[in-house]
Amino acid sequence: MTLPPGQYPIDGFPRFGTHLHRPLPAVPVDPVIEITGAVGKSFALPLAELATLPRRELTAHFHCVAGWSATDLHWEGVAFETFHRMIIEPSLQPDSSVTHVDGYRSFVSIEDALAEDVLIAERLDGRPLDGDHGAPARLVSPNQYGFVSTKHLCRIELHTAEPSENYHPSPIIDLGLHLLKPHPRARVWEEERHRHLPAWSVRRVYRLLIPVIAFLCSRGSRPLENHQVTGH
Ligand SMILES: Nc1nc2c(c(=O)[nH]1)N[C@H]1C(S)=C(S)[C@@H](COP(=O)(O)O)O[C@H]1N2
Ligand SMILES: [Mo]
Repeated sequence: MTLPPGQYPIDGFPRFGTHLHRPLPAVPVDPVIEITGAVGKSFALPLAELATLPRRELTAHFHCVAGWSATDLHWEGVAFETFHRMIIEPSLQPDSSVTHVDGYRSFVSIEDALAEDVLIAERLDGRPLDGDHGAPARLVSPNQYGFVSTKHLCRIELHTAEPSENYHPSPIIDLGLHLLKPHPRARVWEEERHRHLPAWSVRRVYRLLIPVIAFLCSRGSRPLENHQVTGH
């Protein structure tokens, strides 16, 4: 199996991210995706309406910037391109760049977001997405590092220019944040891990951190009962 540079395959698919030990966010009874920003008027699309759009299935590997790759995941949902064309575009002031959120945010250029393999996914490996992997719906962009694939997608914010970021009042922390800024395109085959740091400089450190992060994330994971087949 050929993986992008600096990636190695793992068994399974860990819950992984900045949520660490935080418990899974509750799924609202009637979940929506809010569309805001460079639209005439913000609006909320009930997630149930995704089911009425043309469906897209995709089998792909998933690459985290820390270096692990989960292989052959089967996603089902709606292509972001379809969603954009049928839902966003009709209500748009022209010319935008996209995305994000849930206390977690990532920015994606419209060019990358409209790639044919970018999905708003609701199902993984034949089942509805579980909380660990972003219920009720998440973005999936297999050719970009995992941080672009926002889980628990609840808002898409459209911009007409790259959003600027806030600065931290402490110069040391600010420098750290600056160095660790994700790459704006984050393409895995180009190894675009960070905007300012060369990819080789982070590979080894990240690899050491993976078990720690995976362990912390698993502590906020879905309760064991959900995995068990009860039988008595
Ligand atoms: N809402 C949210 N989405 C997120 C994250 C997160 O912490 N919160 N982590 C990102 C990162 S860094 C990765 S690698 C993938 C991990 O997806 P998984 O937890 O389904 O394996 O989700 C991405 N999307
Ligand atoms: Mo990641």
